[in-house]
Amino acid sequence: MDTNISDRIRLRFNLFDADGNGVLEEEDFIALADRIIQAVGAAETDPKADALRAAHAQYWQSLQLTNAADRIDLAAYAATVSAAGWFDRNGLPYAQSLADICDRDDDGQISLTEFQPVMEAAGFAPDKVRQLFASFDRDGNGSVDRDEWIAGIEEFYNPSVSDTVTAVLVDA
Ligand SMILES: [Ca+2]
Ligand SMILES: [Ca+2]
Ligand SMILES: [Ca+2]
Repeated sequence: MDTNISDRIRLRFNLFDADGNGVLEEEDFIALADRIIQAVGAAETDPKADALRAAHAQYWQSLQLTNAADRIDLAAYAATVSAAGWFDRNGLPYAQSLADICDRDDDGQISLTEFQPVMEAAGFAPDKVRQLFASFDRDGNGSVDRDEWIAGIEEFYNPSVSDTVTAVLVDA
């Protein structure tokens, strides 16, 4: 495994380890979804909040079922999410639900104002969020559309390409 791959997997692992205890548990995924829902001020009954909770639950269940364990360490996480087809089944619904809850005004575009609270709630350092936004905005029009968002997340999970998230987060 080259350094870049292990960097990006460790980054994601640490982002999901909401309580920072070094293993992923169901509580981490519940806490993360709740943090994002609170950050955008979505109502409990908002369908976007339900979809976000469901996608986080699905992400967690894929880890739990694959490993038959209630605590997932970095090695188990890396093996599960690197398996063929994992992203399309579990990562894509997660990315879509995040894009949807980000787009508060339903115009199909994610502005920096919409992006910032969600990414900070997801665990990204405030000073990195602006850089991430710029790197997701591939056509440079000042907003991130749904396709740009999903392309950015998909790259973050695709070990065969160098991705913008890791490039921004891992200091050169
Ligand atoms: Ca944890
Ligand atoms: Ca919007
Ligand atoms: Ca754009």
